[in-house]
Amino acid sequence: SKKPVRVAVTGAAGQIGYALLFRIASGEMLGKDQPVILQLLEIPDEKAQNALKGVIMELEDCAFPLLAGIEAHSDPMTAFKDTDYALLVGARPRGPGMERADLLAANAQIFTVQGKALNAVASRNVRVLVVGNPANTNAYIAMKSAPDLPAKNFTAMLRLDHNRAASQIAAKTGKAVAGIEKLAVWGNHSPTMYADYRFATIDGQPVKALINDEEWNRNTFLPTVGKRGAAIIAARGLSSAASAANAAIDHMRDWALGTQGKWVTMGVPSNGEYGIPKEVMFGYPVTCENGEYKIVEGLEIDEFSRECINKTLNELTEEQAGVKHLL
Ligand code: NAX
Repeated sequence: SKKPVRVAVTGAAGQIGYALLFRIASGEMLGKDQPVILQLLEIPDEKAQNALKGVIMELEDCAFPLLAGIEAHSDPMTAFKDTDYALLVGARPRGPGMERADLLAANAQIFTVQGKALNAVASRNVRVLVVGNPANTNAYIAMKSAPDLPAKNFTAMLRLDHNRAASQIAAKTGKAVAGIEKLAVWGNHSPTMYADYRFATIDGQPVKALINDEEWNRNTFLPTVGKRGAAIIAARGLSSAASAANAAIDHMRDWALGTQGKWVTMGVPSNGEYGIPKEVMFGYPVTCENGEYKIVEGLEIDEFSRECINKTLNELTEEQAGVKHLL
């Protein structure tokens, strides 16, 4: 049988953590033949550490055959030791009266510390997914704080936006979501992201021709996907958790086990693809094979798409410029 791999999860006692850990431990992320050791990080606060203890008791009580070990940590320097996969979920939420700049600064502090810790103690091949918001900028900060690790191993989660877009398209066309291929979401995980079905097919038929309604694309589809997070908060009184955890599982599973040629969306550091400046953590269509992602290249970018891409890029460049002095 396979040797266990180490999976670090931060914010492990939070709501996404609660929807995520049991699925990782059951083998849904890395495969039903891959044992895992969970290295769970929470803030030192007594309430958070107690909640983490409770989550660990429940994990134990599942008696998952693939769960080879569970550790509780309050320090990233021990939590990330030798870790092969790191899911950075914990972040500082925006509090009452907090300005955007304060939020960026608070998170810059967290992700600088965590990036440095990964740099110091993680597996040299660690694969990092940042879920905590602002996800792209937090991933950028972690990457910049870990100069000894491959920059390409730092990624941000846009998979929830991708899955949301897919489900809207399935509903509009009356077809099953499983039939969708070649969907892309460009840019920032924020309402500025650009969900793009120009290349998509569903059961082999072009989605654009099936829908054939540019007005719907611009005035219904894009705002619905962009504001879905807010709609869930309004309905549930809490932000998306199970769907966010599911997207994190999808992202890591596809990265580790491959997509068999299928496109998925990942936020990854640009190498200049599609005119995005180098190192910007940007949502791109990718395929995955042998544990590596590859950006889908050579797609035509029409005028409307260029406008959308520039808008989300500008937001990201501003966010990243806003934290440069902190790195
Ligand atoms: P919760 O507030 O339920 O849980 C967050 C947990 O992280 C808390 O238990 C907290 O103690 C812990 N934490 C905070 N700072 C930490 C640190 N420095 N080290 C370790 N743990 C720390 O939030 P939850 O609903 O789980 O959401 C987590 C993050 O995901 C938020 O930043 C949220 O905005 C973000 N999201 C990102 C999404 C995406 O698509 N990229 C979608 C869902 C979600 O909104």
